[in-house]
Amino acid sequence: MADQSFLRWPFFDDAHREHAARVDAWAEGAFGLNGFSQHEDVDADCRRILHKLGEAGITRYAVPAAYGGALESLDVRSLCLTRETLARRSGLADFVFAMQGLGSGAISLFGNDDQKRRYLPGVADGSSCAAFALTEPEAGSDVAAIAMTANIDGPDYVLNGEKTFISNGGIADFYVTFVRTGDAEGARGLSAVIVDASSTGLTIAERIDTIAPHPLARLRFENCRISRDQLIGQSGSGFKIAMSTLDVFRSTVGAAALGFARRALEEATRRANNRVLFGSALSELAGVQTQLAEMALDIDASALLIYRAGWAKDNGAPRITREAAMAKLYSTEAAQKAIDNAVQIFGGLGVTKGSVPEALYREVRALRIYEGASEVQKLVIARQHLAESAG
Ligand code: COS
Repeated sequence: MADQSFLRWPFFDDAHREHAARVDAWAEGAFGLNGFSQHEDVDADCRRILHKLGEAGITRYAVPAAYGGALESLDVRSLCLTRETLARRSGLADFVFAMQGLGSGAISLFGNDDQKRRYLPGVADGSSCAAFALTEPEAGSDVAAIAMTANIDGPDYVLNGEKTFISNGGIADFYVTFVRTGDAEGARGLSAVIVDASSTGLTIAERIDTIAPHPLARLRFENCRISRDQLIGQSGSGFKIAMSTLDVFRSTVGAAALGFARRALEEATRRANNRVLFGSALSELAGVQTQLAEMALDIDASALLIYRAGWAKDNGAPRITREAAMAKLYSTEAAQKAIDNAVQIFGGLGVTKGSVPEALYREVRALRIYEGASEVQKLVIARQHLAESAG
């Protein structure tokens, strides 16, 4: 059992504590200690997990109550608690839940009533699979460089371009897609549109295989025609929609890393207590104690940053760009270090295919890259700091 004392922190209310316990009990029943096993068919496994998360009511936390969700509005602390709890048991379950939130987040935050009615209930009950299509072959960290176009033709937009590294690519039912709509340069010319997976002209150009496999693809849009009703918010507001959505979900990436780190510490502690070396338990060696201490400290520091960001957003902070960037940056870097320590404590077993430390080692790596690489988070924090100190 992972340390649960953080749930007594003042960032949470009783509903959060009950939610965390419910998700934990569900995840224990669904995965036990075997949720990091190899996946023969990730698409099928993701669909199966999505169905189960829907049945359990967990995906309801990814959308607001008026459209089938659990709480009145997106609650960052609940999103983070869900991700950290699922990530401790199964990287794929965390991924599936996360994508329901990120993929539909722009609709929850900026969509009109009709769009919310059409897309969100399916996300909430797990019958519809969501995706967030922002990255392009030439635009990942630099969002303002997006080149994919959406040109008006009568009542439609005609889309042309490519998106890459799109999670749920190939299994999603719809893609919230960021496109260039206007003549305005850079960030001001972008818009967000919803593209149904069945749209003519949208194809999966390539599936991408990564070290911790999940559905990931390059999408091609060739004269793909969608109704202008699919525009989210105002034309030209796509950059701000993307950034505001990421402000909500970046802390949750930190939370997933935190879940992986907690599991690494549990595994490493068990191993250190049970493994005898030079006549005594590994846990009695000063070097190992230092490693465990660093892991425990980093876990608490990550949790403080994550739930500070969530608490601030849920309590009405107008913008938590700095807090969310700090939470993601610190927690993902710290989790990588903690998992590396766990691998070291396990020795050869830690790099053996199929062991939990080995799976965690692969799972955590992408978190330092997606939704803004660590280097971008530093840029974001520094810019906010400089702007605030100038004002
Ligand atoms: N919330 C609301 N508005 C925001 C914002 C946020 N978090 N961040 C920026 N904006 C606004 C700015 O205030 C500015 O508005 P005005 O034009 O009205 O002044 C506008 O958006 C442009 O901002 P900025 O000049 O900072 O844009 P840049 O192109 O320089 O942004 C960064 C650079 C690095 C911050 C941005 O591109 C980024 O976050 N990149 C990472 C993206 C990412 O996570 N990619 C992974 C893909 S998703 S898996």
